[in-house]
Amino acid sequence: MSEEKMISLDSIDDQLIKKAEAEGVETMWDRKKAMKTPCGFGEQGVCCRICAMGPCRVSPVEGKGAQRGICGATADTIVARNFARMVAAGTSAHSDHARDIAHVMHMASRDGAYNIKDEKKLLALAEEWEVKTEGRDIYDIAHEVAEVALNEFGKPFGTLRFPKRAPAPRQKIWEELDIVPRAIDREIATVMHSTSIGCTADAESMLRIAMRTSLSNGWGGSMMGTELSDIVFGTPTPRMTEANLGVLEENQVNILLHGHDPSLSEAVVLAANDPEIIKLAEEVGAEGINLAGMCCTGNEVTMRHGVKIAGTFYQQELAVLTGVIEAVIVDVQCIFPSLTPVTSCYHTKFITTSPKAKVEGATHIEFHEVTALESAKAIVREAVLNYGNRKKEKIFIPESKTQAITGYSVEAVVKQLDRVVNSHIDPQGTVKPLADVLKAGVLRGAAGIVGCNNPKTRHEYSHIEIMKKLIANDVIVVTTGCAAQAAAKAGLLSKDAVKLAGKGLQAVCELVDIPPVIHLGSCVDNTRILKIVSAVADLMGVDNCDLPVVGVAPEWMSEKAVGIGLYVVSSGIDVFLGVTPPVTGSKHFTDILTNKIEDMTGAKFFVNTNPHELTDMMLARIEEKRTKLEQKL
Ligand code: NFS
Ligand code: SF4
Repeated sequence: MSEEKMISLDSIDDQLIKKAEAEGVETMWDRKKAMKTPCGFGEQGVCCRICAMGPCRVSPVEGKGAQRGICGATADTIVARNFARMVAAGTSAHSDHARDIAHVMHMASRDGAYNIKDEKKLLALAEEWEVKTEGRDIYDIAHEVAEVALNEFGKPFGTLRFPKRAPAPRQKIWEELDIVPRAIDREIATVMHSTSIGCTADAESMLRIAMRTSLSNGWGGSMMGTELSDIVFGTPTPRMTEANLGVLEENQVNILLHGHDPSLSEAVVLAANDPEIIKLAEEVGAEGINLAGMCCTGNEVTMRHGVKIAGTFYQQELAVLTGVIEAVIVDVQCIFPSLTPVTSCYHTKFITTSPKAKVEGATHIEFHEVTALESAKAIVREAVLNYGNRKKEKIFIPESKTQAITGYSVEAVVKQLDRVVNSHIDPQGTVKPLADVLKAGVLRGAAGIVGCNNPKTRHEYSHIEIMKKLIANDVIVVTTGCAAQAAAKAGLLSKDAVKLAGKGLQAVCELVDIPPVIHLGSCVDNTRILKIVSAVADLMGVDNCDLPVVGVAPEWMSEKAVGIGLYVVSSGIDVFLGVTPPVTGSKHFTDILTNKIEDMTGAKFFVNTNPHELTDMMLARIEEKRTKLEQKL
């Protein structure tokens, strides 16, 4: 097979797909083929099924075919409404995740399954939110902070608290645009209301509503997800791990942890280390219990425990094809319903745990946070007891696995930067060294490469090509989500990769002792990027949009990615997309996203499905921003 024809950059995937064919297992690539050509109306965003007078498909071409839906909605209105609904759905997913963590923090106790692991971070947040700390028990403080957090979802008056963390000029822009987010649930409801039949029919106004909703994610729900997870589960520190399906163990019970919410995965980590469960594993003849993570849950547990990474989003079916996974344990988001038929071809149990994401044909064992450890033990026990049921003739573990360093929280990044601070001149504990090398041009810029996989692209090819080209051009890369796992698999999260970097970035990596591509966590942890960028902007006395910084989603697929992309642009950072969003049916709306929005936020969207051209566009934009920044400083 020629290289370009391979479905993935990773050759083991093609081996596993052959195995699937031989064993008669249907995978996403078979279904993609059966889909044939995608619907052109849907692809361009001009299909509306918001009311029952429709569905209406209007023509994406001006002056040709139906120009308006039955109610009179134009292509501009329909495209803008569909886009806004994607943003609202993405915001709801990240924010509902945060709400669950807030509830977990509210039930944390000294002797329970959930404790307070980072008291310093809790106290700092309590101070920021004006929660009294003096003379109080840390758990009382935690419970009150959790209550304040929960009120951010539905408070009737005022605006969210976290946007005040943004640089002052950015906050002013939001005020002027009237997009300072109010309560998180309210912003999501407003999009649903304004997009319903007979409401907003003005593309730019629709976009502003969507921008405010996206900000309630980036500077609301997602940021809360990160902060509260760090407080309850611990702020990540750098640690070594391994990535790819080669981390599966032939002689151990393999559990694939897949989904998003760390309150389940943290409890599973505890349960898998419980003496009673380890004893049970020995009794069934296994040498131990091997946890392997996938998608954002994989990022959460590798950041905090060094749990190995099985792979990215698109490898979820392939992992099962190895024949050695006793259970796939999932909670919410990015879980293929096809795991039911795929696991049924092997001995693997597909265990759903959340009432928010039950899947037909899966074994549902509900996870209860109140009895977290017992609940997790019941789930892990199912996996252990399944060890003896493997079908020996179906086993194939690919050899491939790669060393990686994960776990760079903002605090960990700052700690690394402290290595080069001369404490007689500068205070420790800031991002000043990063600001200095950016200003001096030792680093030309920084890029956040994030997001999913998508069978519209060759898996991981765009992620890795873009990362390699950027680091070779002295652009430091931070990464989250499935992009981070692709980087781990390709060896870019290791110090060995420093040799692929340009001279400037090499020098920085050696002095600060970091890899050239830095793992910042899960997708809610994109807020760690917002924090670093804002801190650098504050230090330089400029706004985010003045910095040579870009956001990139080379292979995105989820509504969550749309929500992220919009809050990143609204925060003043350009976003480069490698998959075209469904907006091209409206020239007007496409023009707003790729041009006019810059007049509002100082940043815009760029789209190109060719990763090399996309990277050239980033490098050009970075240099353009550098020239303007020099004049400003
Ligand atoms: Ni992000 Fe998590 Fe991966 Fe995409 Fe899905 S895991 S929240 S959406 S596929 S990066
Ligand atoms: Fe058609 Fe308008 Fe109803 Fe949409 S809202 S389905 S465009 S009539």
